[in-house]
Amino acid sequence: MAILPIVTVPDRRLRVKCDPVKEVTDAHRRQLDDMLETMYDAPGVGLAAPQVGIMERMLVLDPAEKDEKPQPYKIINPVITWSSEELGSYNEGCLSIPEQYADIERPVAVKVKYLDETGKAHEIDADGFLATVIQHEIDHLDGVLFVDYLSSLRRNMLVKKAQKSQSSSSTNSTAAVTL
Ligand code: GNR
Ligand code: NI
Repeated sequence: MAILPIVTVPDRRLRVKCDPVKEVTDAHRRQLDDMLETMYDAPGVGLAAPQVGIMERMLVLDPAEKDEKPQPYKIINPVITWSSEELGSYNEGCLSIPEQYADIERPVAVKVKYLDETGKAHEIDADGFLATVIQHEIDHLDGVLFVDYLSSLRRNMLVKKAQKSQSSSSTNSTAAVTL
């Protein structure tokens, strides 16, 4: 298992439509394990393959609260087969847009079909926080980020602030070693 570097804005890999996984192999199973380890380390509640530079349709997530037992999901080739008409709003963040948050409206419930790491097909009924996170992750597989649902003015502001927060955190750590 390994912790992988997370790709952040404005990296163009976050804007690519990822390819479906043709056949689930040991390499995919290792990548999904590394993605889960990277997600828990970050920490985050979800992580999509392009966020670690893997341009295939895979994601991991774990919607469990801190005091609950872990509920890791490994999801390959997800397809939303139904979305509720009802919308709800959550304050979303993204590991690829560090330290920026915005309320985003999405369908409150979705059905998603996918393959697990053994290649077996499943369909889940997601609502609440799980529904939000799974839609956020599937968007990543299509090169879509949560800021795309905002006005271009707010989107550009959040992306700029995310880039600033990254350069200041690396400057700070460089400063700390140079001092
Ligand atoms: O860790 C994450 N939290 C989160 C909160 C609200 C809505 C979506 C998310 S996903 C995010 C991790 C991430 O960037 N996944 O792509
Ligand atoms: Ni994200």
